[in-house]
Amino acid sequence: MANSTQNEKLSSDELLKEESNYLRGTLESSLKNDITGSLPFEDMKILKFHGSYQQHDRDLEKERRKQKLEPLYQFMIRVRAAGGVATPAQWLALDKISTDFADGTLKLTTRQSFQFHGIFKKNLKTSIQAINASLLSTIATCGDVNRNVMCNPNPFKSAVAEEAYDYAAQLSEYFLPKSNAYYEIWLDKEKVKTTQEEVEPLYKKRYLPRKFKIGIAIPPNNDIDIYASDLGFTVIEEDGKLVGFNVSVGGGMGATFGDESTYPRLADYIGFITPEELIPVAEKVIEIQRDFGNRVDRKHARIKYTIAHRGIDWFVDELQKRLGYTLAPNKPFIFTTNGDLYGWLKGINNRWFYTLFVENGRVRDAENYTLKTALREIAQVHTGDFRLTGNQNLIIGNVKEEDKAEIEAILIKHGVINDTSHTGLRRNAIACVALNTCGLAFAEAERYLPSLITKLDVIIRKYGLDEEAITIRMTGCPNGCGRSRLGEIGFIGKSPGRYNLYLGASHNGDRLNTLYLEQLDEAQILKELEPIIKSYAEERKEGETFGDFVHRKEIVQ
Ligand code: SRM
Ligand code: SF4
Repeated sequence: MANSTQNEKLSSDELLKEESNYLRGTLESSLKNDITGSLPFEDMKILKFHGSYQQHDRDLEKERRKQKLEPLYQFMIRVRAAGGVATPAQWLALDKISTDFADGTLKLTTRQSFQFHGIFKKNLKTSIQAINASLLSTIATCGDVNRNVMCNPNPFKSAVAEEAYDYAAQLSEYFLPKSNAYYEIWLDKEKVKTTQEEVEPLYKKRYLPRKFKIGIAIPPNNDIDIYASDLGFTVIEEDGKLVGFNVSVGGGMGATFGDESTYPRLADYIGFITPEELIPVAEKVIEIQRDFGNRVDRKHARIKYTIAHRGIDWFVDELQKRLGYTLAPNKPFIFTTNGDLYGWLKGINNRWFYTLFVENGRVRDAENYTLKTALREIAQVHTGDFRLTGNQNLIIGNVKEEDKAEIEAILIKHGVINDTSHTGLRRNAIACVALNTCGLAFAEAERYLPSLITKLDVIIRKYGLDEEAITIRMTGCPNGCGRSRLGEIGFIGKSPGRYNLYLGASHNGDRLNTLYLEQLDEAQILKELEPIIKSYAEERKEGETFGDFVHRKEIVQ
């Protein structure tokens, strides 16, 4: 697979971006068309750069077809919050938007963003305006640009974490598209005429070949799964000070079933940089991907393929050439886990942080578990902040000692305080959205994994592994939004009710899992996993993780 050359035909998306007049397309007028709930194809694509996807309710697909109705078109909106931080006022605004315009829920994503689902076209602009009024934005949360920058979500765990969060916010801001289109279309700002160089000095007319993701990890916690990022910065700390970052490039999770030229890839570490070099290095990496990424075939357009095809040595040479200096060697660091630490934790600023388990990141009210109401009540009294984790959980952050009891009482009153009877398996689960909104899902994920875990828990408890932190991840297709290939147990939906089972990722996210069996239904999943879980309980070495065990026992190679 070659990268794009001038002689090859550019993908249709490239022409579409180029002709969009810096992300305007005909969005403004097609939003006003009330004959259909959908947008024209071109605008649907451009809309992504503004932070929204056109979807339809897949549960109603057949019924509406029978009734000769168009699909129930609706929109997903993704909200950017660098490092996943929101104030209580912002939480309240998002809560209200979800009630007034969306399906009543909020989704906390695997990249520390918020998502709304089920917004009708007529409410799209009002919703985006309301998000902006809360001083959050949706710009560039999707599309071929740099996305929300991830960062370990607990900045007061140590002084370096606070600094790392500031860098994440700077990167997030610096790489925003510069086009005025977003402000004109959604916020009714004045239309400005500018030259190309003024409009997008970095991205130019065609933006990037594909999405681009940056993350900052703070060892020993790899909760942002840095090996899955296009560009990663691993904090290097010496004597309690942030002295710089090891840079990693070329991570990505997506693949297409039946196409072996597509695959998940873990990022490579390429050298150490000081904090002053952070933005220049990130910019040069993005420029290289802009100039060399495949613009002919979108399936091979991520930086992981640019690097895989040209070689990591070529990439480092090109980067050093553009920087005008040589990167220093990587510095030592250790990741121990990619999971979250639940419950109360005291920060160095003497404030408290409560990491709350939010199953698959879905904030909603259910019988005896009124999570949405609980968080609204907390936001009404809370003086700190809310922090999303890369594992779809939520940290109620910066709580004063004197407010701790009140927050805890609200969590208890609504039945959402962390359930200590949850197994380590459930506490370490991730599922992507999948059905009913994701147009790419072959099978359920978020709506199914909790009940599968209830059945797996019977086996886990039978062999005394209740507390064992085993990462389990499910996605409804191989795109990997729930980073299923980084689960010690991973499931990827193949067709309704059937999953490929993968085993053996490392517990700290630096090794992918391996395909074990294909197309399993629930009964087969339980039957196949029980003997492996039993032997893990009986034969594991002291401290051996599930992922390492299945490798030692050669259950997977
Ligand atoms: Fe994702 C596409 C949801 C994190 C790889 N992702 C989608 C879409 C927009 C489906 C679509 O294109 O029509 C999904 C919307 C579903 C819905 O109804 O909401 C979707 N992705 C998600 C979220 C919400 C999953 C979740 O349950 O939390 C995550 C939102 C993150 C955010 O806030 O920005 C999400 N997606 C990821 C991750 C995880 C990560 O980045 O750490 C990955 C794997 C890493 C990577 O990018 O390689 C990921 N999403 C993809 C891909 C495959 C991209 C590829 O180049 O291989 C697609 C499909 C595509 O882009 O064509 C995709
Ligand atoms: Fe949709 Fe597939 Fe992503 Fe799940 S992994 S949200 S099914 S694109």
